Amino acid sequence: MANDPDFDERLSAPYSISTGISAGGDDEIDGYLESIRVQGFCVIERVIPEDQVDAVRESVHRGRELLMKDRKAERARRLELERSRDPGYEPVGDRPRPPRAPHAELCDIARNETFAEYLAESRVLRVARVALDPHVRIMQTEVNKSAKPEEQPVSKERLRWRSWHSDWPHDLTAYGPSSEELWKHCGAVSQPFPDVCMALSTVWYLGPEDVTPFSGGTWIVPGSHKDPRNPRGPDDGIDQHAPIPGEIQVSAPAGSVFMQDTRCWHSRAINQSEHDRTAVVCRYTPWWLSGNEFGNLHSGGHTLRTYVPQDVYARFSPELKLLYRHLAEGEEDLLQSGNQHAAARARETREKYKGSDNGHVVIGEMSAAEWRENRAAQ
Ligand SMILES: O=C(O)CCC(=O)C(=O)O
Ligand SMILES: [Fe+2]
Repeated sequence: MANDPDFDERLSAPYSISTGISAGGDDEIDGYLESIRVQGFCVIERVIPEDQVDAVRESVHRGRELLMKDRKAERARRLELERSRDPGYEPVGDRPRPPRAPHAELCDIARNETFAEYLAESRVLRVARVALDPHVRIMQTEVNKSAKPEEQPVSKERLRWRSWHSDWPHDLTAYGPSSEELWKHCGAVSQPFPDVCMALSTVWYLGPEDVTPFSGGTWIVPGSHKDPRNPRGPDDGIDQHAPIPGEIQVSAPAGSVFMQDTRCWHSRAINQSEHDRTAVVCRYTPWWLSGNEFGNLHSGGHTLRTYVPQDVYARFSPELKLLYRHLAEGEEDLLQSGNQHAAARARETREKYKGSDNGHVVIGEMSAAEWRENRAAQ
């Protein structure tokens, strides 16, 4: 790698050093939030401690094998269901179409409990809660996001390949609808996207190597979350597969998490190393985003909804339970328990301001930052 004249060693410098985000406490969290607001993304280093990464990666590989068997059995059950309605039924292409509950598919997390607990790691959760809403939940869990090593040698042409997109709910073409099969779309916010961070996509890099531009570090265009165009926009004149000025690649130690506003333009990268870059992708969303796990379709499975079985859910930590309660078998998600306290407080403080003529209220005078400071001082 060091002998490759095209490889810039500076790009593998640790994220926190190259960004100046200090480690520890509120300043670290503020650094990530500012990075998400301005650049559209941040990297939280070593969410999975160095000495745990190998065990977590191996558990994810085992979980994937179990899930492949689950998917096969689910498809057989789906066929059986169709044939109980129409004995002569023959599957065509992706048909039969995905079932509704109670014939939903198993959520990937159900086979990945060792990994699962890290989803509620305190830094990740704090960033998600401030950026989105105190009530966050995970709308999509994909444990199969590896970057396989390329056949060697990798041509210069191949290194210029990109696959630019933004993620659900800002993915304009997922998962391959056509005029014949319009239903194969998981739903997307219409362009131009409102200037709101509606969801955070996370890529969990599980090694074995640190992630660098050489070993499949995700491509990203900083600031693209604010651009009204989109690489998949039908009228935007952008080649999804060509480099874009300003693009950079993520570098991070194994066990780190790349978090991005789902509007951000990003792409998978060519992995020039000899090792498979194991990764998991999850989306954190606020309670108000459509709860149909992944719009209409779940990536890969084409299912309407997935579920977490009762016995698995019972083993989750309290924080993790809050992230998956909406998918848990036999559970009902109680929305906004945090804001219920705020609402009760609002009612109880009404008396405090009674009698004011409100003459001090000048609309537009207070910034959100001042409002936060004001609240903290109360
Ligand atoms: O694998 C990566 O680096 C990015 C994956 C990605 O963009 C996605 O799953 O939507
Ligand atoms: Fe993506």
